[in-house]
Amino acid sequence: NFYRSAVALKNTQTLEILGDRHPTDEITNVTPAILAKVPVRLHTQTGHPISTLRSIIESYYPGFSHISSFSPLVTPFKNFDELSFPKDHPGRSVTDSYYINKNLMLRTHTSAHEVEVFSKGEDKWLLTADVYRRDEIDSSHYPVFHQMEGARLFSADASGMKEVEEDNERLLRHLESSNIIIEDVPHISSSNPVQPTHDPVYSELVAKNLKLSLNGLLLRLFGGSGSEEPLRVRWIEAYFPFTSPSFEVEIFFRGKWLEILGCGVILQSTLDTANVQGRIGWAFGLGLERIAMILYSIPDIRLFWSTDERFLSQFKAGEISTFKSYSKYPSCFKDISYWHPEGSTLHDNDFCDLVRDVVGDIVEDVKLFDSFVHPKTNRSSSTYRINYRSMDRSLSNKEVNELQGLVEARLIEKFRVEIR
Ligand code: FA5
Ligand code: MG
Repeated sequence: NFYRSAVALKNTQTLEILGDRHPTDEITNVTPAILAKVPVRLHTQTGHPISTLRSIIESYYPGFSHISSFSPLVTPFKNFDELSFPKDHPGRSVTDSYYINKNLMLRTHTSAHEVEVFSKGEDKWLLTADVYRRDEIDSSHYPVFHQMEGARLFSADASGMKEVEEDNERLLRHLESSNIIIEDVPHISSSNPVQPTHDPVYSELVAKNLKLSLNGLLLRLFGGSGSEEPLRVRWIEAYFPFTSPSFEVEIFFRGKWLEILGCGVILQSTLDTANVQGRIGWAFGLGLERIAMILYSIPDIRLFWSTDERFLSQFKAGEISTFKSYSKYPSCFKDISYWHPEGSTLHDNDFCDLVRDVVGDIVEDVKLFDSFVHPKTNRSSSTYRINYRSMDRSLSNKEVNELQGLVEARLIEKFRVEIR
């Protein structure tokens, strides 16, 4: 029974994932709810919005290889070290990432495969995959989502730069005549520097190519909506351990700026590790759900996992259509307050993961409502408000109370908290 599946996978000796058995250890923190998503691979399901979005992006980049076959199980070395993440980077911690054991984790981003792909000699490629992160619970965050990594390398010499300049001319002409407003930042600045081994002129040209090609992609994706409103794109300086200069892109949607991708000029040491010489290039990582939510007007990220015909039947392969929400069922709020165990504090992500594991997709969001430290005993207390709402049926109060009871029981069993 799903609700009763053991969350304490730590106590299991081995886990079977995609047909192989893996030992667990004291840092194991994957849950059954997460492992159940691993074989699904939405980006390969013809007709699913994630898969259609993937093919539209692939068609915008002719001549690029398409990759989607790599296992989501990677070593922390591959996910982090190979990409120059510092040893103390927060992403490495068990509160942020899912570990099978010390030496094996679920990839947190598609960049984890950069070195592997460049090593094969690929210099124009797109890689689509499911990625996993421990995170908060709300309508735009889900612990499993999909990214598309894109990269392009040029010869780091006059002939390579001529190729970049010609491509930049072509892209500029295309963008000039379009209904798009772009807020830009400098390609290079003191806070977003050129790499010491790069010729600044080359780095600028490559960064410009990256921006122009992504602006063109966004125009292809969002420009044809037939509305009079121009598309608003905002470029922001960013930081990633494996690119410099680095950028993030936001687009304006329903009154809000939404971050949809990160990108930059590839760190030369990444290419060195892949044994690639005499090349310079860019890479980006797109959040496919975020883009699809805007394109299809899908209001809640959980819907991508729905197997309800009222969801799936609305989409056709290769076509962007506007999702019509079937009626919203009522939500049911339940609060839960507890004292943290003495001497330790439960992380928000531990709480959210536990809720997701016990109740599945019936949780719409979780908010930390209140927290305080008792002045005399020094113990800390947290109150969370859980919003229960199914996307395809009405929940009875009895059912929600039972679920809430299971959450409490699991909290006590797993973290030794004291319910208030
Ligand atoms: C990265 O993951 C980098 N690997 C991107 C990159 C690639 C940079 C290549 C440079 C070169 P970031 O953590 O910002 O960056 O995630 C990229 C995108 O994934 C975000 O912009 C967002 O659109 C999406 N995303 C991130 N977290 C979530 C989440 N919990 N749910 C849904 N989408 C998410
Ligand atoms: Mg980001």
